[in-house]
Parts: sequence; C-alpha cells; structure tokens
Amino acid sequence: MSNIFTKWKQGLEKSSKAAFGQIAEILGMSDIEPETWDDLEALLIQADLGMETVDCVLDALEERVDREGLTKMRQLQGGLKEELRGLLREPPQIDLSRKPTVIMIVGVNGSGKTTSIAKLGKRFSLQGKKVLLGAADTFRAAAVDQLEIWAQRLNLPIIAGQMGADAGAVAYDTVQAAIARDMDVVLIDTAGRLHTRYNLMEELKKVHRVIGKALPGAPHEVWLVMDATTGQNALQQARAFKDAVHVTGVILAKLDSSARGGMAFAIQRELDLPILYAGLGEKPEDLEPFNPDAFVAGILDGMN
Ligand SMILES: Nc1nc2c(ncn2[C@@H]2O[C@H](COP(=O)(O)OP(=O)(O)O)[C@@H](O)[C@H]2O)c(=O)[nH]1
Ligand SMILES: [Mg+2]
Repeated sequence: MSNIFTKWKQGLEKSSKAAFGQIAEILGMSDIEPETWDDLEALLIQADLGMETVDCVLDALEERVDREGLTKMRQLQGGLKEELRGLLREPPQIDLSRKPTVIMIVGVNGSGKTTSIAKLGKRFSLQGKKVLLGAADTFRAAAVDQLEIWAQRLNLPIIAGQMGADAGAVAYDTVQAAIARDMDVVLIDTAGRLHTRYNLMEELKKVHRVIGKALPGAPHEVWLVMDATTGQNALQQARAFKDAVHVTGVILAKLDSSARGGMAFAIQRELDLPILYAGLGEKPEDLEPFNPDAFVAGILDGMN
C-alpha cells in the first residue's frame, strides 16, 4: 500500500509543488479573511478544478467555517482534503470477462493514446490475458509505427493497416483476428486528428459501428485518453468525444507532467465520467488504476 502511495506522490510532485503547494501555504498560516479566501479561490481555479467545482468546494468550506466557528485557515486543511476526496469516486471494476473484451481508445492527437495502449497491454498481459492490439490510427504513418514498436517491445501481437488504409477495416480485421485466435482483450488505437473535427468524429463513429459488426455488443468499453497538462480546454474536447462515441471512462495521462492535477475533479463533476487509470510517466509500467485516496494525498503532499 505505502508503495502505491509513494508512486502517486512522486508522480504528482509537480502538482503538489505548484498550485496545490501554494494552497498548502495559504492554509498553513493566515487567519480566515476575505482576501485569503479570494486567494484560495484563485489558486483552486489555477489548479484546474473548473469553476463549478471550485464554487462547490468553497461553499462547503464556508459552511464549515460557520458551523464550526473556525478562525484560522489552518483549520480548513482537513476540510479541504475531505471535500476534495468526496468529489472523487472509486473507479469501477474493469470487466474483462467477455471473450474477447474489445476496448476502443479515443482522444485528441498527442493526448497519450498509443502510450496508454502499450501500458494497458502490459498490465493486462501480466494479469494473464491474451492481448491483441489494433492500429487503426491510419491517418499518420508514424502512429502505426509507434504502436508496432511497442508491440515488439512488449511482445504483443498487433494488426496494423497501411497509412491511409480504412480505419474501420483495420478495426474489423483486428476483432475478427481476436475471435479467430481466441484472444481475451483487444485494444484498438484510433486517430486523434483528421482534416476537421467533424471528420474525426464521423470516423470514430464509423469505427465504433464496424467493431459492432465484427462482434455484436462490442466495443465493450470506449476509453477517452485525456492529457492532464491541457487543462480546461480538454474538457470541451472531451464533450465532443462523449457525444460521438459512447465513452465509458477516462484515462488521465501525463499527470506527472502536469502542475495542475485538479483536472481530475473537473472530469468527474463536469463530464460525469469515471477516471479509470492515471498515467504517471512514460514507461509501460507507469499506469496506475485511479486511486482517489492516493491522488488527494499526492496533490496535497505539502499540507500537514
Ligand atoms: N510524462 C508522461 N508522458 C506521457 C504519458 N503518456 C504519454 N506520454 C507522452 O506523450 C506523448 C504523446 O503520446 P502518444 O501516446 O503518442 O499520444 P497519441 O497521439 O494520443 O497516441 C509521447 O511523447 C508520450 O511518451 C504520461 O503518462 N506521462
Ligand atoms: Mg497515437
């Protein structure tokens, strides 16, 4: 257990030192005054919690101040921790019982899709699952190469189309191959950029549909990879993906590179999607099932 907390603590070092570090400082010393309250609000916004979430946290804290007659910011430390933790849900159990379980991975270009697929592939194969990768990001040649290199390094089979090949056809072939080869889990990489946002969403819908033709009921999961460093902008993009394909959960990548880990709260509150995994580094082992306790402890590390 302490091992996992250490990993999160290291991964969240940037967040805990930046915006949340300043929050810890404010809560460390001063009396409760209107200006410190304003500073706290500004820092929570800066930490990327999103306006709605910030309002909700501050309301809850104000209520505590009234109810408990608090006068020192320091007395709000525990309250903030509790309020933030209360905003996060435990991730649901991932159901890999369907054979094969088909997981479609979506997200904007550069968000961390291909890397997350490598990480998931490693994780699931360590759990004894037979994993097949499908390289359906056929818009960029480099994207297919990148997944092929991961497949080789992790010793995972892959179905890849040529650049410019039909993404739906690659996805279809991948699912059919998985059925024929008795695989347990299929991870399908998709494009994050096409000529227009409209084209991208239409292609993703098509890939989704075609997967369902290859295996009724599939894809069983559609996971949206979000880049924790892009902030509130990413929420807008996420809504487009959510509308286009039925997203079932989020992988929050690059938490280790972000100084504003507050995105996690906004995702749960404003998108109403569970965060399933967090990317805490670039290596295949740097993916952790989302752990709300470890996460809150990690971002508020400077607070005691
Ligand atoms: N530090 C860090 N880098 C990441 C993480 N996930 C992905 N990356 C990096 O982000 C860049 C884009 O990732 P990629 O998987 O190619 O994104 P894609 O375009 O969505 O497939 C690469 O340089 C990855 O190494 C993460 O969790 N932490
Ligand atoms: Mg990619």
